[in-house]
Amino acid sequence: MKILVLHGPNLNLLGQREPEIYGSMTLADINQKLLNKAESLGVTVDIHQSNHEGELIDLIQQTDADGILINPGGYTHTSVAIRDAISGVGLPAVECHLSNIHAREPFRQHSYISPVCVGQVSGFGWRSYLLALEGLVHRVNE
Ligand code: CA2
Repeated sequence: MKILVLHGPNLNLLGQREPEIYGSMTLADINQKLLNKAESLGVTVDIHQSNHEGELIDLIQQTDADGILINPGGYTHTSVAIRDAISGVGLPAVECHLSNIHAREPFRQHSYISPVCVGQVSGFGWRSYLLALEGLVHRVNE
């Protein structure tokens, strides 16, 4: 099984600013945790980060993976196009967030992405990614 992991805009800055909200781990640290977790689950992960909506959509359309784990970053709250791409490929997807978006500003509490996902994990810092990966792998195996 292969899982496409997508990190959206500005997540390349993790660990450098706002550690009180997003933690002190860098994106490279999180990716290593994902690789370790994937190995323990017996799956592979294809990991990408992009600051560009169209690039994220191209990656979704072109993937040969069995499922998608996505932290859409700020596009969570704006992107009908990413939602349509996930819906269009018909793969099971899980949305994940470092922070609890439901406990933050009102504009972060709505997600365009969650209705086309099998689930959302939000608020557990870097562990959100591992929980999301585990849930997604179980869903794909069902
Ligand atoms: O909590 C999350 O994972 C978010 O997807 C992170 C996004 C935010 O727009 C979402 O509402 C929730 C922002 C990622 C930006 O990350 C930064 C990290 C360090 C410094 C600046 C930005």
